Amino acid sequence: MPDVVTIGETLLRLTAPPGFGLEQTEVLRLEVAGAESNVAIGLSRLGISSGWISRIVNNPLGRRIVNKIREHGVDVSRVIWTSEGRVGLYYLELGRSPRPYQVIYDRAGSAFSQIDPEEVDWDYVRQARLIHLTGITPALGPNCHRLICRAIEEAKSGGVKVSFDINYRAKLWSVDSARQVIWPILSSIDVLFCTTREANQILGLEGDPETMLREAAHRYPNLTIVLTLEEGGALLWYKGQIYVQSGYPLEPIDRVGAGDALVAGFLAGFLQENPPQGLAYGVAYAALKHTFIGDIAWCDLSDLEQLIKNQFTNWR
Ligand code: KDG
Repeated sequence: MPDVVTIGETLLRLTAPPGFGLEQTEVLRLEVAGAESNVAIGLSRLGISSGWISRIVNNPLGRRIVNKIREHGVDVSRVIWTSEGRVGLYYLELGRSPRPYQVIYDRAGSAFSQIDPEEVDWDYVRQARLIHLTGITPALGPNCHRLICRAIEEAKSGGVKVSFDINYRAKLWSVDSARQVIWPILSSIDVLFCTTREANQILGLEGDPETMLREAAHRYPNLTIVLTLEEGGALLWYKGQIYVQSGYPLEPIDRVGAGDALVAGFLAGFLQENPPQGLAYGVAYAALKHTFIGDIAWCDLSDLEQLIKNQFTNWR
């Protein structure tokens, strides 16, 4: 049984080549992309066993998604296969300053959005050490909202830790709807990931990052909190102490998935009872992700350790 189980939707990502707009490009790269499967893949690549649960159409597109996730060693045995619905897509234009990233979703009516929580193998979930969920899932409709609530309930009943990344997506729901759903969740989770922007928009926190973190910790005293900074580093609140990890100088080519890499790196340290080490792993993994096209950072633990020790070999 895997140490970590993630539950969520994974899409096919259609990416215009770097430097091309979606209106302009004649080719699109086909990638597999989903916040929760990215975390499962990241963990597996770092040596932590992981499983991913989703509901997916049994057609060539669905099988492509599941096969790609399996390729990284993730257990996909609890995926729910169906003949109904469709595979969700999104189109991505990679930004380059001053041109922003652009996402166009085409995911309405996906098989995952129709999931019935009864279909999930909860025995499997209850045997994990931790489950990881994100705020994308409840944004996908009432079934997915019920799924998240049930997942937290099952985890609690099995003594499984719950980690939650706010992952606010303005194209999926309003700030008000997100607040209504996310606020009640915060009192029953163990680890929270949010960006400074989400801390402000969704949690209503203000001030510099340290002030925000202290206020969040005051509101939710039992939480371990990772607050990520726009410029790359992150702050950790763990058992009454603040830890800070600054970011690395970047030459980014694709930042999508960097937050998920940070989560995977952090959880790898957290599960070894060393959250400050997890913070260092997470920030390093997120930095390396920026250098790969696609949602995945094709790295392992030794790459992270080399970056942390500043020993990355320069081949030129
Ligand atoms: O974190 C990256 C993912 O958010 C992205 O690739 C797609 O999961 C996704 C979503 O639902 O937006």
